[in-house]
Amino acid sequence: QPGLTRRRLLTLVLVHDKAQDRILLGMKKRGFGVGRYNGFGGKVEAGETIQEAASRELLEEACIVAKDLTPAGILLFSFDNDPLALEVHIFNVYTFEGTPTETEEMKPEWFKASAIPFHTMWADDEIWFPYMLAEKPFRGQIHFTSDTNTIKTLNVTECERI
Ligand code: 6OG
Repeated sequence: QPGLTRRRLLTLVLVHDKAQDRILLGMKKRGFGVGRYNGFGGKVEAGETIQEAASRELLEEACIVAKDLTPAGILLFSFDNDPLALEVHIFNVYTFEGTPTETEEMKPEWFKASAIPFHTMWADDEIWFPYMLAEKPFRGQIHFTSDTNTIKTLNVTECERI
């Protein structure tokens, strides 16, 4: 009964250092996705826009201030035996202030765009990172088994605009 599925809004920010062809990822130290590298993000709270949430989470988790925020894509994640789907709004940041600093949630680390550690990331990432890196807007739905390790169905495509 998909009509009864609830959705939670989440953000995910990828910070780029174009001059050195690097991307900032964080090793998640606690909570959902612990032990995996990911962008920075979290839940959109009541009273804030999705973009405000994206900037806030980046500051909270990596201690940097986004000077730009470009929508990259939207993904809807669902899981076996879970009525809650995650609608994740993904953004690119190309300019920021501050020095990426480890927090209780995340340990930031730069990776060359050609050496992204997909084997230590969510299984969906290698599907949509090429769109994100090429700045092609994308949308998709990804359904995982309940252990969150295996993708059962997946549909990610380039779209006209976010
Ligand atoms: P907190 O619940 O810790 O935020 N997230 C995912 N990221 C990827 N790449 N794949 C997934 O596949 C994800 N599910 C959630 C969204 C969780 C953070 O993790 C992201 C948020 O940035 C299922 O506040």
